[in-house]
Amino acid sequence: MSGIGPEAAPDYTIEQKWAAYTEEEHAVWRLLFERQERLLAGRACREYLDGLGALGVAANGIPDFRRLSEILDRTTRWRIVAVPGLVPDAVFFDLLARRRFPSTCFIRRRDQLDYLQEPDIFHDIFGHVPLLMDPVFADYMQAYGQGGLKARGLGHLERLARLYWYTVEFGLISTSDGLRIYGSGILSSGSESVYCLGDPHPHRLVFDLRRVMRTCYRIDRFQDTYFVIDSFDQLFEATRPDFAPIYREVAALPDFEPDQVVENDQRFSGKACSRKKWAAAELGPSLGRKRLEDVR
Ligand code: HBI
Ligand code: FE
Repeated sequence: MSGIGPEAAPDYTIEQKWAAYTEEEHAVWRLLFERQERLLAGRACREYLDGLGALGVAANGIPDFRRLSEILDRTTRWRIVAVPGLVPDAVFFDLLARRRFPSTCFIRRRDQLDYLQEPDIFHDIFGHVPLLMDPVFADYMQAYGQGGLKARGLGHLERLARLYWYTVEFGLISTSDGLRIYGSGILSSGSESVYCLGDPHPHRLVFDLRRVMRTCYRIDRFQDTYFVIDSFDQLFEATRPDFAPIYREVAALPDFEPDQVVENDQRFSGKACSRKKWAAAELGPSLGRKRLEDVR
């Protein structure tokens, strides 16, 4: 664990020190915000866009956690706490279980606009926090924290981490208007928010808890497979049962590679993207993150 300074409390929380952000840092936020706002109309799910609006997360600069926490607390009883970077799993889950969302404070540099290995404040706040305004998703995140502490005790953390990855970070949702994004890893990425809906390469499979728990993931490039839920209610219900017997069942079966699809898999067959604008040619053949961004 890097970057944990002496100022961190035992639960790893620090102060955001909002007044200390520089004009350049606010300018990077504005750049990222304006780009995503344009891309996410017609691509992000309604619940996310509503949350973003209600929180007043906007282009004018890096938001103050105190202001966001007040609105969140009133709406779904969540709060944001500042952390110095990735925190240990147990700390992370414990915060979620107490309806505290850990957000980093630093913002990426202008030359790293589209790709970072570690979360920054744009990913954490712009990507994650708006959905915490949705009552069902808010409960799902808390349940995830509680489940994380339990999974850790049972030695099945990896399987639960896959669930987080393929839902909270990279999930897609089917709506009457077509496929939409709710995963924060996508919402905070310019190029992946276009790729995940419109590119012919990735598989889009109907969400299945056991299938997700068996699927490895890559953190260093676009996803090969996305899982599609019907609603946050469905997600919450699917993850309500006791996972202990499911972990045992799944542990006895082989894992899936990120790009692997087998006969039993159910592909999502709905309309993938309602934006006519999309054309594979627009982005060229199988580009990496960096190059995709260059052409947007
Ligand atoms: N810490 N700040 C932060 N943000 C995360 O998303 C995070 C973390 N620590 C652990 C962790 N995620 C993961 O291991 C879990 O998603 C499984
Ligand atoms: Fe994240």
